[in-house]
Amino acid sequence: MPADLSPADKAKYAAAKRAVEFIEDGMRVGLGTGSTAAWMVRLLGKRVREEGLRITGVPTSSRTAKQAREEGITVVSLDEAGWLDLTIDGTDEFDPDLNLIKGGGGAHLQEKIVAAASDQMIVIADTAKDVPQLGAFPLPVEVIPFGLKATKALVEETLVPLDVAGRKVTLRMNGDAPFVTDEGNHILDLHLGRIGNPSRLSLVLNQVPGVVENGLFIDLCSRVIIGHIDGSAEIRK
Ligand code: ABF
Repeated sequence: MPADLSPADKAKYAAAKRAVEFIEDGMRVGLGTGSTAAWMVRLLGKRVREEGLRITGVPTSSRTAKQAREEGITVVSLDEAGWLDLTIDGTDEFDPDLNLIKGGGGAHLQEKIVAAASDQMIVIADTAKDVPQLGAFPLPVEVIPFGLKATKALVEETLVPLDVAGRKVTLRMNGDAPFVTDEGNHILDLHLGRIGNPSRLSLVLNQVPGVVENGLFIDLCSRVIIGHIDGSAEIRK
């Protein structure tokens, strides 16, 4: 482990290092987005260069694709790979059922597609992501630009009868303009505080016209690797 890492980066590095040990020669691997996943891509690139590991990487965002290529990893599209053996990605929250809130980085649509097209998904995280119940982190919902105000109002209306602690919905901005995803869509952030029933919320949200996908990952994660600042890593299944 590099000596000059911050405590948070030491934990992320530890989780990423343990996760990369699951990657075997010949695998098709989904490569996640975010700072923890960036450590995984860096360590995977090291294995490719130093061990001659032969894998194909399917990035979950344009940012990850750029980093993977720079690390010397063979990058293909999900369509070229067809199906993946393993996806390794970060998260914003995980609960005791290994359900996740993802999308803080604005890439949850592609992340969810890649994770769903994988035999297994491993999440890498530090202890701050370990929560008893999802919702403290704002839930991202990707929406198309057409009729944005109407879609936002419909999402707000959908939340009224649901078991959540708060119901504030904001449009994610990038400076003075709405944030734009790799698909050219926008993101609503749902400040719910606590989500009583994540599965039900995910189903209900995706029924709203204009909603493309939400950042709840239900029954997709097969194990979480939690990194600690002492360099150790703990696996939750
Ligand atoms: C990504 O990882 C996003 O879904 C999520 O927001 C992010 C977490 O980033 P970090 O690892 O930097 O905390 O997959």
